[in-house]
Amino acid sequence: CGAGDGSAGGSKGAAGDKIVMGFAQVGAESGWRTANTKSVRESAETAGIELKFSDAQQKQENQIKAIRSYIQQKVDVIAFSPVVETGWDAVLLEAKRAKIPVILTDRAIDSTDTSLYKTFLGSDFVEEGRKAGKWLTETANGPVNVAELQGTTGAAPAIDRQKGFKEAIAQKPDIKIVATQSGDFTRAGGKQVMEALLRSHPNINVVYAHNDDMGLGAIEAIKAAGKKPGTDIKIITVDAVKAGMQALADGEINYIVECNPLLGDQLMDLAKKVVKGESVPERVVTEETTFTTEQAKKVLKDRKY
Ligand code: GYE
Repeated sequence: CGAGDGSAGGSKGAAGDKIVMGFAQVGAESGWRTANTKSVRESAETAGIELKFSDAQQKQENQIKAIRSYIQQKVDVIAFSPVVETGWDAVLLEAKRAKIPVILTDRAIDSTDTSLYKTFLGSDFVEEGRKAGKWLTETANGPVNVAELQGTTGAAPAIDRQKGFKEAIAQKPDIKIVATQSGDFTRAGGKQVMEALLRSHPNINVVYAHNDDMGLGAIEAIKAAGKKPGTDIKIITVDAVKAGMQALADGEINYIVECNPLLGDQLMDLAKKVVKGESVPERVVTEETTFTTEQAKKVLKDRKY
């Protein structure tokens, strides 16, 4: 550090000094998360940013500990994907007092104090839920009994994907959500929840899973119960990771709403800017699409994650 212009990290980058980023990841719960971690690691390398990485195993307390340790280590910037929406004000205030900028990536927090972070980079989860619900309203004929496999309780994508879906199906009294349960965004969770729901609600004919992994777990449970996934029970998921797209191409999933995990390059660009003290948009939304079986067949071989 040479210049000493007084602003936090002001001479970083310019003096050829490496920016140090502390990244507090949610965990390794899904194919999406694995792709996201890989993207962040690779982009940091390419951008010449030194990455300190921690995996919170889907526990908020672990993430808070990781953030505190990054503050202690005086990193230049902290990026994290909050496992749940609430309960961050105290630790983020500590970061703010230490003059370490924070970037939210992938998931948002629910706080009235927007000065606690510089920007939020990630998907519009409500819109994803709407797309899932819209497809169902357009394709359903006859009464629909939906089992909703929710993501991690209290997580932004779980809250918002439910919200958007409900909004989209609201005008269709024929479509009912008969059961909602969290499978914690994992394949094992999706399987377990689906096994129980098939017993308690034998009339389920649609599964709306908040991610591919839970949908893939549900497929196992549906097969074990002697039913045909994609036919007897239609399945809608979110993410569009390779395994999900394969199941869609095979007709075991019927529709996938894409959620892009490749956020690394945009994150590193934003990090460089906030470290330099440049202004950044407070919200950066990822662009994404949707896939039917026919579309999945076409793009499957080119999927990057
Ligand atoms: O959809 C799911 C992952 O926060 C968008 O988390 C992410 C979600 C993603 O576990 O697969």
